[in-house]
Amino acid sequence: MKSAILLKQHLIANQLTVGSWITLAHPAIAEIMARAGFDWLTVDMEHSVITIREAEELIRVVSLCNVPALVRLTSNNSDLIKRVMDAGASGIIVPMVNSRADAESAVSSVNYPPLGKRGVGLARAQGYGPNFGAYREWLGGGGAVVMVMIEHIDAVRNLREILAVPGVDGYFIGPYDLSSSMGLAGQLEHPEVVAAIAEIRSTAKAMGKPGGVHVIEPEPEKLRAFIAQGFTFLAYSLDMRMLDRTARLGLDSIGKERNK
Ligand code: 3PY
Ligand code: MG
Repeated sequence: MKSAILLKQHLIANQLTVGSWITLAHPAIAEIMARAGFDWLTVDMEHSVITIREAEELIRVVSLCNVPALVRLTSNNSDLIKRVMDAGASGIIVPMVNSRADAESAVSSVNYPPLGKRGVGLARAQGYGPNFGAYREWLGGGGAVVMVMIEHIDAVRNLREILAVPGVDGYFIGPYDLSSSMGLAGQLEHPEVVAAIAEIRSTAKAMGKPGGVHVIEPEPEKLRAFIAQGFTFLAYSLDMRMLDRTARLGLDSIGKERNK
């Protein structure tokens, strides 16, 4: 909970944090990533085959390494939000939040009444029982992180009202889906996609809301470029892209030498 409080403070102060993404459900991956020094890690249930049981294992490893564990959900689904929060997630990253109602639903699913509609039970998050009081206080004090994904052009149009929803801590841009919603799937450098990302940043900045982008490829210069643009919540790549890029780097560096 301590590391989660720190992340929340960074968000409120709009201070830079750099996290990453876990899509492969082996505890060693979570441990390697957590020990690498990221400020937070996200267990991705949207584009992976991670089950709820595996998500809890990954959350456990990451949080035992004192790194806040967030979960990117399969969708804005109250039942899943309840289960990952009960598994001990420090917060959620909610895909495809395109309207104020989407944002309100996510916030309400994280919080207990009267702030929200989340059912109350005892699980890992509540120390399997004895930490219930502390957890209720942490949650009631707005401790959980709720980041809404801005990854559709409709969300860009509705950004002001989405970010104005109480309990939304900030935004996170999904460049693949955003470009796809503009008929430009995967063209992340297309001027219209770049302009949409800049528009999100300036609208959010005017509202004092922190946020960032998923830097999908493990390219440090891209990470630095987004930092220079003023984004403060950045995800640096994901486990599978790091593995793939590093594996190919060595082989590509020797070209066809092996087959001579
Ligand atoms: C996207 O690019 O759409 C994403 O969701 C990245 O996390
Ligand atoms: Mg996406």
